[in-house]
Amino acid sequence: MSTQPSQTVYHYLDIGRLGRGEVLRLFLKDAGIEFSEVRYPYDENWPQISKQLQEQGISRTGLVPALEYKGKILTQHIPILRYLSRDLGRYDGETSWEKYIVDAVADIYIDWRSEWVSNFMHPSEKYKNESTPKYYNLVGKYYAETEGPYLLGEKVTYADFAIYQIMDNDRRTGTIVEDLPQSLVRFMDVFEKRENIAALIEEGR
Ligand SMILES: N[C@@H](CCC(=O)N[C@@H](CS)C(=O)NCC(=O)O)C(=O)O
Repeated sequence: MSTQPSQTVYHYLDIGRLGRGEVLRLFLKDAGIEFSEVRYPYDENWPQISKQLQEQGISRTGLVPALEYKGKILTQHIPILRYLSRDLGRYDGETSWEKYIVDAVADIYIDWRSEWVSNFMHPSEKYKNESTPKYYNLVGKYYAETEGPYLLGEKVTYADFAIYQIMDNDRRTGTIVEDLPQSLVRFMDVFEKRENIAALIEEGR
């Protein structure tokens, strides 16, 4: 699959708004980066397609999302967001401390996401009764450390996209907690109204 160096191509599974890829898709839209999408059915043919993606150099691991961007191929969705943030000079903290907070919350999100993935078909009692209360409480405290609405306050960062998307996915799988921390209610309300992504979020409901 060869593309022009300047073309941005997003590769992901055809699973709607679920999963890690949507974090990146939302980020690309918000950043105003134009891209085309290649979606792969997640069915019995996927193992073969995954192998082809490895052979073609699109995904070293055979997993997605993968992004063709400015002549490079990027995988691992959180490092992709970090790379894009640095490239754009936006979406990250400014001081070392701010960058650390953003990275730390993104790291908590990675753990949360892998638990969500293991639970999305049939959420376990442990995920519903122990994991989600733990993550919402923990992340809610980080968000409560500023006036909000975003993790660092007024300025959106790449971690906000990950946190929004895991909350959205928990909502879709019926695993979001009932008593959301106020800091996260405020965050979600404002995030969903962001200019470049509000329509996209609305049409996915
Ligand atoms: N560490 C990778 C994990 C990627 C990953 O596991 N992607 C899933 C979809 S969300 C996938 O490709 N699943 C297909 C499979 O397991 O074969 C990342 O953060 O992007």
